[in-house]
Amino acid sequence: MLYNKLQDISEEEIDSLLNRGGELTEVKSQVEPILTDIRNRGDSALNFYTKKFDGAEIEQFEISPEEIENAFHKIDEKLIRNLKKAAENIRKFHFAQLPEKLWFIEIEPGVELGQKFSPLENVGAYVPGGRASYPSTALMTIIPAKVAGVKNVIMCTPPGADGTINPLTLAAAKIAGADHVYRVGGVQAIGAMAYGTETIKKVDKIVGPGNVYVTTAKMLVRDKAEIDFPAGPSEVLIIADESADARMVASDIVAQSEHDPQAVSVLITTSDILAKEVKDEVIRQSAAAKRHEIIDKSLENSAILITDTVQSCIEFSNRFAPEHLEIVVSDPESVLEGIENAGSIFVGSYAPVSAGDYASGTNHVLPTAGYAKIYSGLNINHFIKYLTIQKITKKGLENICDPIISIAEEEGLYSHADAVRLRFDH
Ligand code: HSO
Ligand code: ZN
Repeated sequence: MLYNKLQDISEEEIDSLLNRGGELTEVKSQVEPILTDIRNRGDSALNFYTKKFDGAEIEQFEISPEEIENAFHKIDEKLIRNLKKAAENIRKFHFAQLPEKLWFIEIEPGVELGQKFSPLENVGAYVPGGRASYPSTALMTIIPAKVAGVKNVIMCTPPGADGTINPLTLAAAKIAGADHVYRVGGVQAIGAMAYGTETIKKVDKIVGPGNVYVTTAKMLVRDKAEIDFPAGPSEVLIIADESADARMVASDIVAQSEHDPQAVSVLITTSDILAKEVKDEVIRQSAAAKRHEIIDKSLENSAILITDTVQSCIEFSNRFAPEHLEIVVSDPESVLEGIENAGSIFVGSYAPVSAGDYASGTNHVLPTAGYAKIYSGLNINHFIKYLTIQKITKKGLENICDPIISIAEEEGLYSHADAVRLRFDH
């Protein structure tokens, strides 16, 4: 773990912290042929790659309602209650994001302009399996789509070698309101959702996280299906001052690190004492952690940086554009005001990233690798589109006829100008 004053770290070290997620182009040549094969051969290609990558022989890709129902019987009742509680908070927060269904303003007399929104019709949610089998991701991807009013929300998730899916993921899909669930993962799932196969209907948009192969596949199918954004190995950046509790800060670094050997955690602080305490705590907590092997690898990508001012913490954070940002300082509001790039922000000692990962209600599908500079985390807007409307009276058109006619004629589009003129000729 890098441990130093920000001003003393080398250009290379800065570069490796800021330029994350460079592997996407490296796997493109492996991903492309699989997509082409899915496009050409549909279900039989799906069978082939599911056997090859997941080791599973699948007779029926769609998981039946009975199988989903049975999943509930395999799960502890308390766990179901907790899943429902998390779902309720996610639903509430995303419901609050819904814009006004229809609105108008009068731009000038007789010219009324407005917008209405309408949901996408078909959305595919990708929920990773394997090491990162996250029922919580089923909630985070499906619930916002359903709240937005998407009619057909399908979920794809990879099967184990015996063809089964984690029952909790199935229960989460049902609680979230998925319309169809398929046991298919990886590049093949992305291809199936983007192009459609005999059993999987083509969708308009694919959302959800995945490994580099899945993310690369999402980037490559964009001519056929819109996607949310690239979401790679998870990250946290913590801005803290001497008021922060070192044990709590360290616990969030360790939690972040257990995701993936490539996960990245950064503490940037104005306090030498906190920096030292967090470093010692991270060592202590990671040694005792169940996934310490993953954590140890991930900590190699991580850093504790010391600065002289909170302002330089803010500037570094904006350059880093973290997926998750924790603000643990005595005056969080002033830091919050300076933050421009971050996927999801957690304010105060009692807002760990874990809260947003599972149950507070915010979404955990967030842009990583600096993409928070240009993308927002998953939200209602990913599932709707806006239609503009204009209602213009004769008087209203008269009010804007000069700019229309003169600009149209200047562009050489005389018929555009005539279409307006004609309405006043009689
Ligand atoms: N931190 C991950 C989401 C997650 N954490 C799922 C636990 N389960 C990316 O935001
Ligand atoms: Zn997490």
